[in-house]
Amino acid sequence: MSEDARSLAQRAQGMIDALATISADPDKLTRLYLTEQHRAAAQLVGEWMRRAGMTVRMDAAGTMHGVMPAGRAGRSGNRRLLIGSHIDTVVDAGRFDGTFGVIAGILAVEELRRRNVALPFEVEVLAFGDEEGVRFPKTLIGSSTVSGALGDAMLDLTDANGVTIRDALLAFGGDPDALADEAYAPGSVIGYLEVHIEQGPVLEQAGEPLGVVSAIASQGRYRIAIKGEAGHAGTVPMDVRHDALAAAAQVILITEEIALKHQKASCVATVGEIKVSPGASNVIPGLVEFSLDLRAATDEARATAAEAIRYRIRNIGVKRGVLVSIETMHEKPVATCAPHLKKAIADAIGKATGKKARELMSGAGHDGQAMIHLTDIGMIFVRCRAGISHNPLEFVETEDLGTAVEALVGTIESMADS
Ligand code: HGY
Ligand code: MN
Ligand code: MN
Ligand code: MN
Repeated sequence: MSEDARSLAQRAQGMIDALATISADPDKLTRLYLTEQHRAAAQLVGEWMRRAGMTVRMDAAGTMHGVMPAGRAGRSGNRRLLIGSHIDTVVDAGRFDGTFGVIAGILAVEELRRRNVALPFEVEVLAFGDEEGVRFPKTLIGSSTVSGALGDAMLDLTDANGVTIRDALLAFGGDPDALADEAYAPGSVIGYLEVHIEQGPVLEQAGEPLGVVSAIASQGRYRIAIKGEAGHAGTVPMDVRHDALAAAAQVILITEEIALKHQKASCVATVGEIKVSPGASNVIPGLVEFSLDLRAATDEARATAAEAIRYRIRNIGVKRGVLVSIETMHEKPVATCAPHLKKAIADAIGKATGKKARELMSGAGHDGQAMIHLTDIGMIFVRCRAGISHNPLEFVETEDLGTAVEALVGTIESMADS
């Protein structure tokens, strides 16, 4: 590994560790959108961007932007290359998911300056405040704002404490009425690159530090509510109950059964959140609300699995005499990475690692799913230990961090020549 890559690796590790100290909880890493922790992390990222010589601003959605101006005239005029990822986390998160993509962008700008590379386009690094969609039942808010894909009627969505996105934005210093103005014009951007940990085992099993992403899986998030009849746990005979939680348990097992059936299309189904009411040990649950995260390698496979689940849920509702509703909270089709960006990334990975770059699909969602509404997207994956992510055991070798930044720098330089 070159001295440059080693120093990049150490710097990246230090920045990852510094961000990891900013959490709502002293014992685990949790940093949600529009919280004090989001603000502190955005400010720290803003300082790094300034240190890299970028002009810095926070937009109406709470995204931190750092801009390095073009170094020379060129065909791209005053268009810009966007590089980004997210600085929010899931609950009890790992420290690399999202943050490394922002840090890699900042270090790549520093490295390009250090090497006096004059680019014919601006480079803008974006630190999105909401990719995970943990606090509110909406995801990709930052990248959807920049790409003009936000849609409406999301400002009244509320978090677990009943705070709306609108009020949270105002309290944070954002501007809910200015979100639409933040959208970039499609012609003003030459592409979006994101460096992200793989969050899967493929690269590690192949013994490769980096990979080029082919596409981001088709993804849907649903909210299922089952309304039964609360009753006395001691007096209502089993055969006349309308137990909402027993019905929910059957539904959850059916989502697992259907996803297994569509496993060949990499179909996965996850129920990560559930709320039982009234929530007492001696009361038959009357209402259960839970999340369903459903993904597949193709839109068709996800739609088929979703239809099969809906059909089976309706039957359970009739059989058990409970009311079932399914609300679609978020759906994103497969986001395909642009061939010319895949090639630039693959060439840069080849130079940085001396190996032919492996192409792989992303089962995890990323900001590129929103940015594809604006421009071509490309992603560099970095291997992570046993593919573990959304878990404090998430781990990336420091050396791989430096190699990933090297590959990002190489990708940007090759885009300057194209
Ligand atoms: O859910 C995802 O795949 C991403 O981590 N938000
Ligand atoms: Mn992520
Ligand atoms: Mn994540
Ligand atoms: Mn992402």
